Amino acid sequence: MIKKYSFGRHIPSYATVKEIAAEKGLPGYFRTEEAPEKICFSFRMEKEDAVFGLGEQTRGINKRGWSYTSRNTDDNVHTENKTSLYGAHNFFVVSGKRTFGAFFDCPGEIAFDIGYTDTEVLSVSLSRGFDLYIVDGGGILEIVKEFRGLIGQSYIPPKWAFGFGQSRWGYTCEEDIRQVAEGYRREGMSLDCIYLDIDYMEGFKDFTVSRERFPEFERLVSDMKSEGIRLVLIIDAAVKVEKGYSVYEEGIKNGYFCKDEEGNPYVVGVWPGDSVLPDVLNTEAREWFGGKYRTLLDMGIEGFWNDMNEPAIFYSKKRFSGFMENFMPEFAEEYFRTKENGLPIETYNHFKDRVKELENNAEDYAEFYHDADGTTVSHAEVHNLYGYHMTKAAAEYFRTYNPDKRYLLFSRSSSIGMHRYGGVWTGDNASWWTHILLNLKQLPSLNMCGFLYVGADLGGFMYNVTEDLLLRWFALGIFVPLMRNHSALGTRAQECYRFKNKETFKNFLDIRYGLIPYLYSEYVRCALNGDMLFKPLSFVYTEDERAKATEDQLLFGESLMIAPVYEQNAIGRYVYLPERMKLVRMTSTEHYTEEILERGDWFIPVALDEIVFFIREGKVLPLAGPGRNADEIDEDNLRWVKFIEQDTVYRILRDDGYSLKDIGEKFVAITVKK
Ligand code: MIG
Repeated sequence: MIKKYSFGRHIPSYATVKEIAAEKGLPGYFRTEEAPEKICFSFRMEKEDAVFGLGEQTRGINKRGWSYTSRNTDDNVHTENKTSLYGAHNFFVVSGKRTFGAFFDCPGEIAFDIGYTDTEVLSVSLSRGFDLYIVDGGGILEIVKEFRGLIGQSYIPPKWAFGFGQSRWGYTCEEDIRQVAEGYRREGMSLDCIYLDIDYMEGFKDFTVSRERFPEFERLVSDMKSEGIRLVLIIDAAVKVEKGYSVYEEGIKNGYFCKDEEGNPYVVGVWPGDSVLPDVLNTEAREWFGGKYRTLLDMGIEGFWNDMNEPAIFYSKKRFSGFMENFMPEFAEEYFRTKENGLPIETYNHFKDRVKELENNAEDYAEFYHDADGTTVSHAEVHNLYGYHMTKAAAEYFRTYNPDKRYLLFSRSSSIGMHRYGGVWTGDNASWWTHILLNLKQLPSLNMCGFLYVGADLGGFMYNVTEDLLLRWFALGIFVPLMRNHSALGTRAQECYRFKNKETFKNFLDIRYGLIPYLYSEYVRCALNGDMLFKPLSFVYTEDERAKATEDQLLFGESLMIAPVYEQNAIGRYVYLPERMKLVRMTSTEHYTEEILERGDWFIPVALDEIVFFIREGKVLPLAGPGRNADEIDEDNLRWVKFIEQDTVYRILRDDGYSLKDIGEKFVAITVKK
């Protein structure tokens, strides 16, 4: 059951799809304290209570013991001291003596203190202008399902989006792209798409292609497609200020950009230099911005990733000018005055702090405004909706462009509601072993909040990768819907064909493609039913204390449990089996061994060239024969890995992989003999 409580009006956030009448009075479970500005809800946690959810966040699956902030942030150092990343996913479930869910439908900032200040107290504080939904009844999975019904069906990408994609910041010309395709082809490694980062554009201008570096872009797109590879393009939130650039000119003419207090377009510095931000909270402006994707769709592009849409601001023009005009002369003067005797460290530190303050400054966010369909609202109040609405702009346009086709679309910044329009990638992680585990932990939390099409930059975005890190990360990534290898400019190149163990990468990719029928079927089933694709063990083995504390294994779909290795030089790892399962050890789709293991703790050796997973009792796994890409895998001769004592039915999705129509009716029941 869901109950809604309203605390003042807010700009429509489009998080939910069901109209529920607001209750009178205050919500149960919480103690509510109302100050004139802030409202604080607190809940006394029992010793055994765990708190799950909050989507894309730092730390554990159980969020207890830290504080988290919903404030979408462009921060490329994802360490444990942080309290927010790129998303605002304001849903959690308290599980223990009393089990209930809470969703704060609020477009602005929220502070979640989950046993940080007081280990026994969970508190949520936020400003007026939000709805609180309390979800009760049943266990965690029922609560999540009920909540997912409230927020609507998750995005379903085209089938090819379950293939593998190679990306890198720094592919700058046609030759770079052809080389990547050639590298994968040469080694017989499957590949569905190559991602183009900001370097394909002309001067970082959205919806342009550099004709100097991509003279025959349309031909490149079609050549690649004939090799079975699609190009996926990045789009940044900020639009370059430039006379004659049609996107800028049209937006200015129609007043489609966010404005300052005086009503002038608010200018920020991002990749293109001076830029303006499309007012995606305004329906007309949003439709206009979405329509701009057409230029690229007309060139044959079928997939996009939306970046810098927190929105990220390197500096606002105003703050930068203030810095240059006020502080710079002061610093310069101080410098020359003290030069002889040595510059005081305070001066340097002051200078450094001032420079740092330019980036993503909270005061800047409060200085520009949206025209939310007639209501002028400060950006700060609706900050967390920006990435969502930028992505909605694109998704809505795709439906107009071709109503019967699914496009690949995912975003860096998001809030709940966006899960209906696209997926997310988890942003600028690092080539750190701890980030394999962070990747794993974020999966179920994101699923709870409706985000099923998710993935992390495999190998890590920041810093230098090593071959073993990439292999171990792939051994998790092959199970994850968005499987993409991506890395930052200036870091060690990490395309699979560059490494020594080419054969292993090829085999891992073959296994991924072998898994696609299962991954795709499970994915769509979860999207249609409001289920989670990745579940923590404790959501299923509810009475098992050990399961509750297991944070490095996940259930994947109805049949599998995964337990990747996430430490360097490990020869394997301990795995907790909450029940009897069958261990499957694969080096390729043809070469694998099976072993039934009883419930309990096992040390499982896992070599660098092995994929290990577990099949639950009574379950089966279909495996397709490899293919160059997702369209070409052999699904007619499925191999079945099974742990059954009697014939079992598996429902597999057999659709065209592109259209939206009646997808729920495209499941075929296959009887698997024991
Ligand atoms: O300021 O486009 O998260 O994936 O490669 C960095 C360059 C901007 C951040 C994205 C990353 C992308 C990078 N972008």
